[in-house]
Amino acid sequence: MRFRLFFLLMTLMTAVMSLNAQAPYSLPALPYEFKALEPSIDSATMNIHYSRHHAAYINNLNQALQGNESAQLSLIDLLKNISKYPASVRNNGGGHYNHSLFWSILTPSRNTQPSKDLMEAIQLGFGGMDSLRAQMNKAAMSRFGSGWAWLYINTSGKLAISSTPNQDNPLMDVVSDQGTPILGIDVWEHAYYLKYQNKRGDYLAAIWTVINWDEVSRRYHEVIPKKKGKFDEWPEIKTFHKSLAETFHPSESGDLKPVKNRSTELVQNATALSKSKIPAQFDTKAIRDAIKLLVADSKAIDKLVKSKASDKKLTSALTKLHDTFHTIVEECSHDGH
Ligand code: MN3
Repeated sequence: MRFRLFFLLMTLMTAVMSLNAQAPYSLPALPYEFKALEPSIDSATMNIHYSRHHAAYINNLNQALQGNESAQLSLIDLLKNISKYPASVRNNGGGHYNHSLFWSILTPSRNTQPSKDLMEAIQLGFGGMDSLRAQMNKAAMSRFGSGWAWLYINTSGKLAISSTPNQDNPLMDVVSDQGTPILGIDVWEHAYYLKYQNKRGDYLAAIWTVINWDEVSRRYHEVIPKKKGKFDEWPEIKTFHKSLAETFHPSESGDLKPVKNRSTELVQNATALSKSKIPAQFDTKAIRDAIKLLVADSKAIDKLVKSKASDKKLTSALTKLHDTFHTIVEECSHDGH
């Protein structure tokens, strides 16, 4: 019995290993249904584009790499050295990478936004989101025949827009505008013809409603690290701010339940803040005094809650605490820099 199990395992492992050796690349799962991007991209187009076109690039890439040592390379490393490979690897390796990126930067949720840093870079590089869209669409419209429009991070770490023919992309050492793509728009006819026929412009207008800015931002920050916030070295002030925001803001519209439930937490977090190591650039007498007041204000609120004081008294005490907190934040902004 044990022997049989061992034999079965070995057979399975051999099968899996040979499968791997033959086919290093496989179709990534689509993170949504074919119809999820309608009406911007129709279900039939998504189905054929993903199940047939993308799958074909992968099959052809695996075939082109068969018996080739470089099949061990990551797809990105392969593309960065694509000048050493035949056209079949360039076309199908590019096709696999580009489509994997394309599915990931689309989403049915209509409310994703670029991260703060990415939005700043878009503002700086293009003058804003409208202008970014216009320049990307222009690159996509002026691509003759099949290809892609790219938003990418160039070798100087700046955002840039380009367009490449066929399945080329900015990672490849054969293109003139090199860098790391973070958003790519497929302008092959197979990406839009069923619904839009020859109207590439209509497809481009529609695609911006289904861009996944969370994913584009994630890709941006893989290259450009997030800028540090002012209080990143002072976690206790962030913790206090969170409990204050979640109790004070509801109170502004008359909801005192959060502060009544969490007054003990406010005292604990204010106390923790008073015992925390104040980052050197903020360590002034004014700030130390304000933190002491913050503890006193928090204790006063907790006392009011426990003695079931009137909502009016509680609201005014909470407003005072909020003011004290903002004194600290303002002091931190006028720290002489
Ligand atoms: Mn395509």
